[in-house]
Amino acid sequence: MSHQMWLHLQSDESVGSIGFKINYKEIDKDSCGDPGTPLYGYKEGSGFLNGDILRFKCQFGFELIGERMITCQNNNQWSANIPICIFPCFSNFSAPMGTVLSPDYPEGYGNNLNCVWLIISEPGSRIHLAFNDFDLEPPYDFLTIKDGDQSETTMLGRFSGAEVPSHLTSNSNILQLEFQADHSMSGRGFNITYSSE
Ligand SMILES: [Ca+2]
Repeated sequence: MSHQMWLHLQSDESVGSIGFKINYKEIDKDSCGDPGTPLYGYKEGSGFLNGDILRFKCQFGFELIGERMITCQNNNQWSANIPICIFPCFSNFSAPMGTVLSPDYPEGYGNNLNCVWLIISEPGSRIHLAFNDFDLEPPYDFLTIKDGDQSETTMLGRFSGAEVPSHLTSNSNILQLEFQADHSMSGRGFNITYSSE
């Protein structure tokens, strides 16, 4: 371990490729360096030296995935990567009216989502959906709306893009909203209000 590091790139006489990109930063001796802070979370502790411990928490409503606590080891490596904070997107709604928002609406919902929201109203009643705003990356991110419970489901629609869908009313007292987003690009998301009648 020294204050110098050499990177030597050698190439032969034919065929190139994309190459590489490396980030570097200077860290103190016997330090693991600042590992950063999870998006939608925060860290407790400010020491990055051998033996120092950092703890992580997520903002209200978010779930922490990974290690809650990491230690700067003697080899100047953190004992684990920092955790990530994700918006839990599985909920059941039973109130007679309410709002369903895509994660982090309207800032963009992010990637790799598979959310399911279930709206259940009184038996014999129907559920009305009003789309106040809608913007999903077409065709890779989409919202599927299904009528009925799992034993008997009818698809009412599948929506993507930036066109705001028109109002929808269920035939049963259960509506299922399934939202899928792929690994890249995000729209603004959606804002839907529901009411039962
Ligand atoms: Ca996407």
